[in-house]
Parts: sequence; structure tokens; C-alpha cells
Amino acid sequence: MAKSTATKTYSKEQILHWYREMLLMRRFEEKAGQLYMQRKIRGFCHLYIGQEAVAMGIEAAITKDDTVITAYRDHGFGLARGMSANECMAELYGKRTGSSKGKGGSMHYFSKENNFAGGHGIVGGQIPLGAGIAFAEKYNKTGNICVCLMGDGAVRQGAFHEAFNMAMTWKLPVLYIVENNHYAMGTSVERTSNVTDLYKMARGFDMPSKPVNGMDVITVFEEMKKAVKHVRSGKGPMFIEMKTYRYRGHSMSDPMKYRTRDELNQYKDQDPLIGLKHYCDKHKLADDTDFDKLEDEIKEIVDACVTFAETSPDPDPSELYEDVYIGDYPFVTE
Ligand SMILES: Cc1ncc(C[n+]2csc(CCOP(=O)(O)OP(=O)(O)O)c2C)c(N)n1
Ligand SMILES: [Mg+2]
Repeated sequence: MAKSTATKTYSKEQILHWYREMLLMRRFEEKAGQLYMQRKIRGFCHLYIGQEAVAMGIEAAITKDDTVITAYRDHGFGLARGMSANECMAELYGKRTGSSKGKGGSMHYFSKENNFAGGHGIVGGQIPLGAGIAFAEKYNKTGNICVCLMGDGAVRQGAFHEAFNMAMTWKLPVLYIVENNHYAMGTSVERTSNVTDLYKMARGFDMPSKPVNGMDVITVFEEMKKAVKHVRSGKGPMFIEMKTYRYRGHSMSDPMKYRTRDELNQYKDQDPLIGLKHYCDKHKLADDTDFDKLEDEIKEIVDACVTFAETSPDPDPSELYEDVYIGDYPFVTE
């Protein structure tokens, strides 16, 4: 069971909201996984199942005007930011009604209206982009910050070091977060470097950093509140290591020979959804009736988004050369 380090008791409304959002991510992706096996969804598909508390806790600690940018494991963040299940499922199907008009697929969710800057397939490619977005926020004096996520594989990229150096030198309002789910494809963190406590990697830049239990949404929320306050105050970036775990394989075809069932079960015992149920039990906030109601509600949303995706039109071939290059940088305000 996830141990919460919560400093206060949260309301029923708050806890059930977090539970609902994480349940949507979970059930949406379970369905996406099934549809992929049925070959209704093609291409890449990286599931976020197990890591939901990270997206939810961060979303709860920032504002809608802040920008989030992440890697290709982006379904959880897309939904957390406020993208609809319909546009997300349609994107997986490659339909015109998808968030990227069916031309991005699983790895390339984007939503300008929800300040979600993707969805990036090049490992570590979003790290300098995060610095760039933060630079624009600072330059335009918006008071907004950029939350830039990466996987544990991305911290080994040169772009990580260059962007961290620049972000710290210019005191950019960027909150860097590594989702340490222990593996980059089938390669464990231990096999790629002597530095396995990833938060320590910020020390070479004098960037403040710390590890956080990413399996517990309340802990993520409380730690993010503090980190967001620091970054928004103009003191420069921070680096947080979220200790988390993905239950499924790296992508859809992964025999998972690099880990044991015991290891997987150890993390499933800390499941963020079960953790919140225990929290509700302990504080007598909600019971099975409340959770069953949410299950029904989410099932309806997920069923409806599949119907929406299946009945949506394919992109027209004439759209092939549209949206290839955006000359107008969307995050710069005049
Ligand atoms: C520059 C680059 N090199 C290699 C790849 C192939 N690749 C795709 S995912 C991945 C692993 C990344 O793992 P991590 O950063 O830990 O993210 P996670 O999948 O765990 O979310 C690799 C090596 C890529 N997409 N881009
Ligand atoms: Mg990883």
C-alpha cells in the first residue's frame, strides 16, 4: 500500500476528483491496449499505467496557464491537462478528429488550448524545448512556468546537460521532472550510469533537486506545490526525481525479460488508485458506492470515445502537407 506523507486531510471532493482523473487514465489506456491487440490501433503505443499519480499530482499543483511538455508516454498528461477522451482516442486511431488531426498518433498528443506542448518521440528532445518555453515565459513576463518531464533514459542524453546548464544560468522558470520508472526500454538505470539517484544529477549545475515518491498522488501534489512556488518566484529551475514504475511493457511488444514478477508486484502493492481508496477508508471519506459510481461514469466515457473514434473520418489525403511547419510560435505572446 502506498504510504502517504500527507500533511493535512483532504476533502472528499478533492480526493474523489483525483481518483476519477487517474481512473480515467487507467481505463482509457487499458482499452487502448486491448484495441491495439485487436489491430484497431497501429503504430507506437506506450502505456502510462502505474505512473498516473505523477501526472495527476503535477496537474493539481500548477495552473492551466502553465505549460506541460513531456516525452512519448503522453496519454496520462494529455488527459490530466484537460484533453477530451474523444480527441485522445481518435488520435490513436489516426482519425481526423484526433488532437493532432490523426497525424501524430500515440506519441504526439498536443493541445494548444490546454497548454500541452506534446508528446515527443526523440528521447530527451523535449528538454531543451522546455527551456525554450520557459525562456519565452520569462521574456514575456507572464508569471507562468513550464513543467518539462523526461524518462530516466533521457537524463543520459547530451541535451539534458546543455539545457540544464542554460536553464540554470538564465534562471528560467522551468520545473524539470524525471519519471524514474527504472527502465529505458529493457535497460535498467543501474546499467547506464554510476549515478542511480537521478536527482543528484542536478548538483553539477547547482540546481536544487530532490526525490519524491511518485506512486502517491498526495505526496506528489504537496512536493510539487513547493517546487512550483520556488520556480515561479524567479529563483530558477528545480529538478525532481519521481520514483515511479510502469506496470506494462515499454511498448506493446515487450516480453519483459529484464524484470521479475516479484519486482512488478512490489510496485503494484503501492498502486496510486488503491492508495487513495485506503486514504478514503482511513478518513471515512468515501465507500464502495462512491467508487462504483465513478467506475460506471468512466466506463461510459471510455466506451463513448471508442465509438467516437471508430465513427470519425480518416484525414483527407489533401491534408498531408498541412500542419507540417508552424511559423507562428504558439507560446509567444506579443
Ligand atoms: C534519441 C533517441 N534515441 C533512442 C530512441 C529509442 N528509444 C525510444 S524509447 C527509449 C527508452 C527511453 O526510456 P525512458 O527515457 O526511461 O522513458 P520511458 O519509456 O521509461 O517512459 C529509447 C531508447 C529514441 N526514440 N530517441
Ligand atoms: Mg524509463
